[in-house]
Amino acid sequence: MKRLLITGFEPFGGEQINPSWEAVCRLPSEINGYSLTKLLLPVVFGEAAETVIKAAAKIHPDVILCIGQAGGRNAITPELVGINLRHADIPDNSGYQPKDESISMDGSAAYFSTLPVRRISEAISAMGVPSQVSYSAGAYVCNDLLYTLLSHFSGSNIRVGFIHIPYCTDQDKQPSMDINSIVSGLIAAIECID
Ligand code: PCA
Repeated sequence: MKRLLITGFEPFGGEQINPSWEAVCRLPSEINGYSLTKLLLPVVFGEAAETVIKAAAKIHPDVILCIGQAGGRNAITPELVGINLRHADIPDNSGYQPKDESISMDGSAAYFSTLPVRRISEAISAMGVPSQVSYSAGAYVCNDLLYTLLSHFSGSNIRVGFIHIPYCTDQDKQPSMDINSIVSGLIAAIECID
């Protein structure tokens, strides 16, 4: 069986929950011939990616798919690109708040996702769940994670992708999406990865 390492984040920014981890927890343990390993990540620059890289060394996944909350978005948005930038409007969960720093001094400016982002977005939409390709994962911890993983696994057989999801309805923020729709969208995404 193929292996998928799927991650969600702990809460941050004063929220009680992070819908990314809530949704990941609700996924079945097998989808589309992939066995899923679920991993909770800290909202901490650098540490999130290190946690995934360590887990990947044990699990040897075929695919790494990371999920994060993007408050303010009203659709499920697979990210096309990670950029070599750290900039935070609020401190991460360790208190670190970088301002216009590079992630990697000698790294590429950006890396494209190695998952079929357009196809994933279309598959989610086809389930009746709003979805759009996103051309920026921001400059906070989610982008840091995506960029670092794409850089680390570049040239390997391990494919890497990131999907941002809206607030879920339990968070009392707008716009929001109910957790069952988020879960359906993520299943549709995984179903279209070969
Ligand atoms: N969203 C943040 C970090 C953790 C999360 O769920 C982001 O978009 O960077």
